[in-house]
Amino acid sequence: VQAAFQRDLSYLLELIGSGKESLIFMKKRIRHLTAQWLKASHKLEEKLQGKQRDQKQILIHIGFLTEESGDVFSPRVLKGGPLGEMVQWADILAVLFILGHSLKITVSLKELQSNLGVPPGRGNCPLTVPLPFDLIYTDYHGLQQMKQHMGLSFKKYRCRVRVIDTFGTEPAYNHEEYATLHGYRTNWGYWNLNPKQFMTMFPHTPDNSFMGFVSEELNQTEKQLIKSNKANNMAVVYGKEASIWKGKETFLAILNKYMEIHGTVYYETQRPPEVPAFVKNHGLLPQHEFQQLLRKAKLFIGFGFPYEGPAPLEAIANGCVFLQARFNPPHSSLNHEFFRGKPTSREVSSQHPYAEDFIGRPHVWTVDYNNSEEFEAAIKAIMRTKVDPYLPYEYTSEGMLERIHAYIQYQVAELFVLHSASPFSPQPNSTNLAWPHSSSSSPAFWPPVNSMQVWVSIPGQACTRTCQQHGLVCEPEFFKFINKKEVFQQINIVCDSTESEMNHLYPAVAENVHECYLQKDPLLFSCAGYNTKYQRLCPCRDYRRGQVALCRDCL
Ligand code: U2F
Repeated sequence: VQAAFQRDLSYLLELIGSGKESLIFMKKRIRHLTAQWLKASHKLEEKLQGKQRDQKQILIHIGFLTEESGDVFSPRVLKGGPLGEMVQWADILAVLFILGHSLKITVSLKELQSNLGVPPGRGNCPLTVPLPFDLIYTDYHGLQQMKQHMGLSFKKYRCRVRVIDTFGTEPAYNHEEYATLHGYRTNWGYWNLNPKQFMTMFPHTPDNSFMGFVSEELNQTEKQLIKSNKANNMAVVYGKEASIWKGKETFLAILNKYMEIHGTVYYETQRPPEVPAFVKNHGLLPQHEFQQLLRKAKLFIGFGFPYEGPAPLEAIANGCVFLQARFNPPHSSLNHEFFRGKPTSREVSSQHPYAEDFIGRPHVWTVDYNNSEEFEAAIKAIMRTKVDPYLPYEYTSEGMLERIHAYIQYQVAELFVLHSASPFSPQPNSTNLAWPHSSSSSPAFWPPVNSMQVWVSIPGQACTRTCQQHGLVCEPEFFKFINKKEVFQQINIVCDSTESEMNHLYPAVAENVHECYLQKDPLLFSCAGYNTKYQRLCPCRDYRRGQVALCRDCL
């Protein structure tokens, strides 16, 4: 069946149901963004020029909202608890619906069971009970629930699952045997999925797929209006929970010398003691009122937590400058409680690395807060700078629709198809070790191979970084093409020996001893990871401006 764009969102709102504060928040958000979604859907439809799209049967099971997983989020929606996940799920629902797929949405174990069509306790017979869904979007909680319920058939159908996973899952943690053997211990890993099945909130882990969310968009008139109404000395503090403000008195005192400070901290009856009296606290605001506040403010300032949330993007989209702390040393699962047990070794260099790396100045200032002179100088400089509202394309509604459309149409077939076939024979280029635009790409591969360039990392560098340094992005789908003995030769690397082993850093070379290593298990191909012993072979690809998930010829 062909998918047709669906634009009557009232049907989606009905599907979502009600009862929980979290669902009410999500529905409000969808309702508020309806016009923006519809406009974007028309633009994408035009762009696709009637291209065939298959309609998928999709189950969306939001595991963290089920009572069975504790549902700690819903009761905190109106009390300053995390909203980032709900923002993202609301947008995912909108996208899948608008793209014209057929959706079932579940937020309880009972609904999940009845939709999977496998009776509890006797669900071990995949041949007699075919799964009625082409795709299942869930999270780690939901994954666990599905496995328990489906028994043996889970393994058979797991390639249809997509896991919404904010902070990312690196291949070394995903590979059950490898993780166990090498101490990649976590609360969440070990699923042996294709790492592209994990979908993140920001494009920070190219081994996974970047799902994202959207921010409210402005038209030209609104942008002009915002610029003329900005209060140059108004700052909003990032953090709706009082604990975030704890111990920040020094910064607040410095900031207070120059600007009027506003907060949106939840409180019950009295001002929370963490929030100084000179701060104008509005209490937790409904999302659209929070946006209105950002429109007036000049500065949005982060004190280190929450990590990687939506709010800084919203602030920048509303014409604020975002000032945040650099983390030195970076925070990670090795040294910070929040990340402990998460299936990633990623090193988070600031509160919001996407804002730091993908947006940067003049919109984003990342400074050392331990140096109060640097901090103060930044505030003064920010007050003198003029910035326009800015929203990267990948966080617009059109950008998100386009990206998810591409995943659904092209990514599906590739999952778990780990070929050894070579679609082309790379020509060495001794000056930069790159093969720009190899002509013999095969349309059967997605992303198309003509977007590949191969680079060798310096010792101790991850492929994520190597590709980034060349203005490219690491593409794990391409490892299979370069995991070959001949490739070392072609790029003039001398190998006295070549071994094939299970190691998430391979293919790589220990240059000084001329030892070359190939990857034995394709499930371990990983853009992340480094060791000073190795120079890694890195498959990079180009990307569209403002849409890093897609290569130039990817649509
Ligand atoms: C992140 O979760 P948070 O919910 O703490 O992320 P925020 O960036 O604060 O923003 C979530 C939304 O809250 C809204 C705002 C954002 O879209 O418009 N909001 C609001 O409605 N009213 C207000 O007064 C202030 C903000 C992250 F997203 C999660 O994945 C992480 O688990 C969490 C912890 O790091 O941080």
